[in-house]
Amino acid sequence: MSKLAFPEGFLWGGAVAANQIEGAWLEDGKQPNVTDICVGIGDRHPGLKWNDETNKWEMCLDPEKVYLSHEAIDFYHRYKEDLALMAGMGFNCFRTSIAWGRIFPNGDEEEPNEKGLQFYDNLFDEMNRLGMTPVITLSHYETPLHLLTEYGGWINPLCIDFWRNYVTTVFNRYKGKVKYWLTFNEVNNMKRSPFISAGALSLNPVDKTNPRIVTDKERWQVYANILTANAETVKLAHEIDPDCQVGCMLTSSSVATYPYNCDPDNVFGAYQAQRFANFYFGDPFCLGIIPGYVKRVWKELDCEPEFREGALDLIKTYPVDFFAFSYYRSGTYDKETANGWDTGGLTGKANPFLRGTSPEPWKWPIDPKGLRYTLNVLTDRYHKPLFIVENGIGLDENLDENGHIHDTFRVEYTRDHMLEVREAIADGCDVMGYLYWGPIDVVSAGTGEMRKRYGFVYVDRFNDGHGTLERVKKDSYEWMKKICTTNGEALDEEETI
Ligand code: BGP
Repeated sequence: MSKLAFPEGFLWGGAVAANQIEGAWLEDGKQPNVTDICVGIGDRHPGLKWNDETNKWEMCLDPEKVYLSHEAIDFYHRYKEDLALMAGMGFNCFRTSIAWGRIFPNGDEEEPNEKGLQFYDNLFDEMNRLGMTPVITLSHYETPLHLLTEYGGWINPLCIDFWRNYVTTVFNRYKGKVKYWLTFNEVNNMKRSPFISAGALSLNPVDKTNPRIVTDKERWQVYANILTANAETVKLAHEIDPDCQVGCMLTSSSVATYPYNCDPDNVFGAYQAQRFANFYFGDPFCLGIIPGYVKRVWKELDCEPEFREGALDLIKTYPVDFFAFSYYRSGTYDKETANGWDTGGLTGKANPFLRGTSPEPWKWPIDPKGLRYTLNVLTDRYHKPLFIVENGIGLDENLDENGHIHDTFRVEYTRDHMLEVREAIADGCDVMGYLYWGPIDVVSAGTGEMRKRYGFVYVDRFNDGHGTLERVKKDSYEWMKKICTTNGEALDEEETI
């Protein structure tokens, strides 16, 4: 039997996002984006209020809240130190995003902000110098706020034009420096969180106290506009830099939605959940088609969106080069408790066959085999290279009396997932790489807190905003280094840390 192994050139590294690490939220010309006015995606009260005189939404931050992302971990000023720590683990790849608002502060300017462009020039140069291939997300919950308050964000097709200007600018500027581009981070979450995930805001709100609500019609218009923009991005990237590749980025924990039992209603329900949480974006991105089950919803809800002339052809002609995704956990579908396709069909019913969850208070189910399942399903469906650009575990951790963090739990979680990736490669999946989410502690996307720590490197900052920002290597740092520098061979060693 041949030995299981990772292919030569496999990409090992970590992933972060500008809004969760950079801080400097109003520095060098940057203006606020959607994340800047929320404490995480789950924040029920984004910092906006409706002005009856102007008939517009206005920014209005809550003085009671701590917006940790405004300073985050100060990567904007410390990126050299942080990148050196990442390269020290043997990473040959590093993923971050460009904050759109550093390049076009309001989103609708014609000319870019040179200071923002220069920052990412320096950043990408440093990454390449350290031997880490940049994987760059074009939009990771960072749509400029002005585009939402002025135009309704992605509900408005004009956003496609603003986006075109932005991506053309960065493709021309970073040509030769960035080989892998990702378009819209986890945009398939837009049903649950249209404000942050999709950059959408209703300018004719049904509820003037709640900027998170968009109508079905508006939601599906966002879908049409994003599909169009995605295809344009692939076209432009290939025209400007034929050596670069473009991937979509979808949260694919939802692919591993299992029927709670073999009741055919649950089996089909789980399949529908996979479709409406994942494939409804994956199919047009990878196959260039709008699925029939989506058109059925349009008919039933009377909310068919408008596509610009030629957009459907564009979508057909310009599928992505690879499928990038995040995977953290699996879910179950049970018709008795299902809460509808709007939330991906997850029921919240615990899977009794899993060995556990992440610790309180997050309690995400731990299911490494779900990652192998996901890789296989995506391969059979799309036959494209797959790129795991997020996987990891958030834990509440503090330095012990000797200033250490012994994070065996993280090592076990990561090792078990990597082993399943290796199995999937043996199954025939074409896997480009494995990027661990949050290799250095970052502000959480979901809850906007520092307490949920993913890093191999600890950052001294806390939920109330205090902290020295000092960086400390956790025990897992040396373990990860062994994995990356042996192309995964160290996974077979008994002693992990
Ligand atoms: C994904 C996002 C990341 C990220 C991660 C972990 O949804 O793309 O931005 O933070 O999940 O989620 P959380 O930070 O909520 O633990």
